[in-house]
Amino acid sequence: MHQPRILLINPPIWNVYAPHLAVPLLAAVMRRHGWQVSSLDLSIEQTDWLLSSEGLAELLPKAERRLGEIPAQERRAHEEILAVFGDTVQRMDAARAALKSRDILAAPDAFTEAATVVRNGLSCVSASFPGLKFDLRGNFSCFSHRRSDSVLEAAGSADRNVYGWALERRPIPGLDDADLAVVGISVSADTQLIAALTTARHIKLRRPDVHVVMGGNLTTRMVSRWTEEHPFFAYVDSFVSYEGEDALPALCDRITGADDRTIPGLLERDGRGGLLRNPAAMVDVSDLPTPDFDGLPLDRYFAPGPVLPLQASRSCAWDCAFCSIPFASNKFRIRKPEQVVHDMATLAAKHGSDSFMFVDEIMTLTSLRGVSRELNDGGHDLFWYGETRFSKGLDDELASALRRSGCRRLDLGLESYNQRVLDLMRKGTKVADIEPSLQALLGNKVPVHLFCMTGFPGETREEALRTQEFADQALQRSVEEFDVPYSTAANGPFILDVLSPVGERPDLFGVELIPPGEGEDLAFDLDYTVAEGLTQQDAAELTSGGPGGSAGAAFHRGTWIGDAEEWSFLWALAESELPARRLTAPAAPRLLMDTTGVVRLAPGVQGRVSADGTGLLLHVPSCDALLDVPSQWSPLLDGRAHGAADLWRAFESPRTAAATLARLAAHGAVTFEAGAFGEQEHTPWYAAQPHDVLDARPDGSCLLVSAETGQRVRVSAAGRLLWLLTADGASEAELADRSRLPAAQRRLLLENLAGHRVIAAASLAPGLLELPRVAA
Ligand code: B12
Ligand code: SF4
Repeated sequence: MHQPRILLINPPIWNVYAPHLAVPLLAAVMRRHGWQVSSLDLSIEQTDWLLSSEGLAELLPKAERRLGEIPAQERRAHEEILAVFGDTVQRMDAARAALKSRDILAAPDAFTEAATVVRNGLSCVSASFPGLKFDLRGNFSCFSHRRSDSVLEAAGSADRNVYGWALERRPIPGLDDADLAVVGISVSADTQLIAALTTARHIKLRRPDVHVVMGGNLTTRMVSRWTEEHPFFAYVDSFVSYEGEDALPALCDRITGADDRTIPGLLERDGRGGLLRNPAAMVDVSDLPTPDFDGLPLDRYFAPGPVLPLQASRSCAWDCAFCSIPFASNKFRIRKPEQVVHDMATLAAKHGSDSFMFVDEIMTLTSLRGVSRELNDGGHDLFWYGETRFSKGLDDELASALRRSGCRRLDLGLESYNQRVLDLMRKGTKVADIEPSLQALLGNKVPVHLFCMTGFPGETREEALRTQEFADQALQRSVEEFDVPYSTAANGPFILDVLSPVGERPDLFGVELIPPGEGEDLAFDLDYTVAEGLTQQDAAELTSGGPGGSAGAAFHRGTWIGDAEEWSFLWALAESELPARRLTAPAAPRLLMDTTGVVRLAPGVQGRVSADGTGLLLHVPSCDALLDVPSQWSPLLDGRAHGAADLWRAFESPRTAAATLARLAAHGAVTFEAGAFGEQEHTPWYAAQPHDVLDARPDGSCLLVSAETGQRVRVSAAGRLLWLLTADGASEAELADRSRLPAAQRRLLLENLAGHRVIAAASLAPGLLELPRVAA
């Protein structure tokens, strides 16, 4: 007789750089139990398809249609993305392939180019659905994962819900197989909830006879507050809280009638509108099989891996006041280091991968010592990273063992560099232990990642800034003092998790909770007010990462793949040069244009006239710039060469036309063949692109951020003045007169600004500057 089959699904969106561990672990357990198992990482399957040339080409008409539906104030951003769409469809498959090849680790420019295409692709997917912000780690849409009714509404929508849309086109394979008895859906994060219910509905409509069970970290937290039958039971037959290794085989045995033992952590309907809830039990982690990744598409993740997840321990014995992990993960247990290393060696041999990540909530010193000892004693050539915390024991001896054992990154929950705040957080860390541990790790060439938190209740602005300064300096020292360029840091605001100690006893922390919005029955984080210290708003402001989305560059916003920890780890492992975050634009040419010259769009540049007909959006892939120019330039869209004098006729102001042409040239958006006209003695300078001023300092210096390429340049007060004076063209004589800067300094600044493509020089034949004006 055929053994029954279980299908295990990890729904989107979960980190797409590497698989999640729950499905492979449960697959190994169910195979040991004699079941046939199919594993489906729907997160990577769907994302990889949505971000393919095929998926995007299917989305394009949908995105086009949306232009007519969206409010006027959002149209501009939508048009920007539509201008980038065509190029993205064409280049996406090559970009994805490049990101998945190991060669890319040694090719920083190729990485930046591929990551840029993928980032634009994410904007294209987002633009195709109302309210969607689709990046590789999260998603927001017109549906809310904080409300059950909204989740259910999303589950039934194939038009407005990206996951429903994708499922309609790429249904789950094998659903009609007669031996399919159970589908298990794993939901770790709220980012997966809408897709999870959409998937459950998709399955139930097709196979009402199959038992659908849901588990995972978010499931555990979510069902903990249900007191009566929940509407999700429409598509899910049962839920499992906490660990699944004992519960799932027991449930499957009951479904097939093989056995009727108690199923730990099970939650079911009682048939009368109430619930039946079994207590959870603790799994013996030393009795678990090696996770089984069979069936997962290990070559499709967005990093040249695979980087396989493993656990050396489970849960956490600490009790940090902001954290709900202890709530949702049973008691702390450790897996024997020799078993852990056996898992690594087995998986390395099976999948040809030498890279691992420990997804433990927190690796203790015992695990770090044990795993590194086993790896060193066994002479393995494997590489790994994991997460831990600062403590006295993280010393030179351990750091040296970690490095020798292949550890190429440690994520550290620093949170704060103030003893008072660490104590408020009940972090259990001594500030005095931080610096020695940091030195030990960096001194042994183990890159670090510092998790910082801003705005824990009671924290002052000075304290928050002190932590930021410490983290900034640590990163600088990592490069300069220790020659370790791979360290990173992240500074997030304090999030009030209702299942954390602060959430459970806000009064002890001087906090008042603001109740969730109407109908938000699934809200696990809440807004709050504090008696003293930084407010929630302050924390958000202090951690908002700056000008990623400067005005007029909607398509530049979003995830930068290089921020993923898998990439930092892989670059450290390969000891490779780190890529730039932006494509470097070609050096700005000096423009020499006369009345006989011809202009045409450069190869690859695509354009789109805005819906109101006033502007032309040009996307320049070589530097990923989006230029908004007057619609008079639209004749260029036919791809042919145009006489400069003909183009000029359309403009009322030759000076503005010259400024725009200088800008187009500075981005490599046009090519032109000049006639016989030579360079003028005093070539005028033009602003090469619009910039936003940020971080203006009292000395007049500031950061100029290009709205077209996102590039940032710090300029002195004098540089800023010159840039302002060149807005729509200024000769050297005018600049000398108006800036009053010494000639040598002025020349140096001009060259410097031009080198950064803030300004560009354009020498135009007097004939072009004096073309007849359009009659009034
Ligand atoms: C490792 C980790 C990561 C890694 C993931 C690497 C990878 N490739 O998987 C990285 C660092 C990339 C990451 C990223 C993020 N993470 Co994270 N992450 C974790 C962590 C610590 C462990 C996950 C894990 O693999 N555990 C090991 C597995 C085996 O445990 P498990 O999933 O719980 O599975 C067991 C049971 O739950 C059960 N089970 C699971 N599925 C099923 C299914 C069935 C049918 C059954 C019966 C049982 C069952 O059985 C399993 C075995 O016992 C969790 C905490 C947690 N415990 O889940 C947070 C956690 C999931 N992450 C969280 C967050 C917030 C994030 C980020 C959004 C952070 C950020 N701001 O960027 C991102 C983005 C996540 C995303 N959507 O893509 C939150 C989610 C909270 C939420 N909002 O819902 C969590 C819960 C931590 C927390 N409390 O804050 N994360
Ligand atoms: S923050 Fe880390 S150490 Fe603290 S309780 Fe959560 S998992 Fe444990």
